[in-house]
Amino acid sequence: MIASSELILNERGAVYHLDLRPEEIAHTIITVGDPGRVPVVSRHFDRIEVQRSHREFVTHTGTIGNKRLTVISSGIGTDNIDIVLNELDALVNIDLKQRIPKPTHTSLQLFRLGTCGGLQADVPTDALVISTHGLGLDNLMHYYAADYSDEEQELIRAFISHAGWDQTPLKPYLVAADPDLLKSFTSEPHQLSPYYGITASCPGFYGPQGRQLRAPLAYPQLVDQLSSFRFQHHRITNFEMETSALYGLARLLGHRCLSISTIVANRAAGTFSSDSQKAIERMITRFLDCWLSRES
Ligand code: R1P
Ligand code: URA
Repeated sequence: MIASSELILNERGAVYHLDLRPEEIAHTIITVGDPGRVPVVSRHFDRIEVQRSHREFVTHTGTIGNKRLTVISSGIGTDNIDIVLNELDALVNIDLKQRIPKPTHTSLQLFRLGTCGGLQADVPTDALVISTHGLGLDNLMHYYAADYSDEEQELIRAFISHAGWDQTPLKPYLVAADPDLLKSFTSEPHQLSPYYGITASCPGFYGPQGRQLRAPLAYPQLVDQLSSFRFQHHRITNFEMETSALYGLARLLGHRCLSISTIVANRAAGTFSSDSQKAIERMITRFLDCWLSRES
């Protein structure tokens, strides 16, 4: 039995941070960082049946036609993804009354619709990028007993050697996207975007993404180190702050995940989107069209 200190439920019988009960989520879930993006997504629902909000975690569950889906905000960072993924998993795979894992496993389909910084000159501002892998510059997955494939280990070794990070305290990890979702959304007839690549997830927006305002940086070459990395056909296209943990925890818990982002800040070109809300709306519409046509 899982103790009440480990799996905390509130007075509604809902999981502690998300304030959600099992019947309040769908098995297809869109995660966004910004709580303000939740209604922008759920505007596309035909009907919203559940609306909950606690801290940065805003949730709307509803339907488009006969398809049920949930959109939830994670707030910023992989530490929040730890909460979101563990609590969503508990909602489907733990019997909350008896506080024991359920005998049969339910796999969620998770999609992140985020924003990011672009790292390659040929991937323009406002473009959509699909993450083939999450490169974790954060340390969340080091707290879990996760396994990594030979390809993932080869890629991370190649990156550490390229960046010259063997002698630094940084210990990046790398996790691949769900292969079926990746294949489906990067090829016709459901191709979301021609742009895809490794997404670096950083534990901050300024120093950890090589932005110098007034604080001096320990890794001033970070943007160059990321953008110049090449291994076989792989390169790092973009960075943001959640994908590595989403991919790592989703796989560890038996869920399928694909991360999709709109480039709002193009670090290679030194520009910011002139209308990021319009570009984000395009991502949402495009994703829902592709997802619905794939589901039908
Ligand atoms: C930083 O501005 C935030 O924007 C990106 C980063 O991952 C980070 O969460 O994603 P969202 O727009 O989804 O929050
Ligand atoms: N989100 C990030 O994390 N970085 C950017 O540059 C833009 C959005």
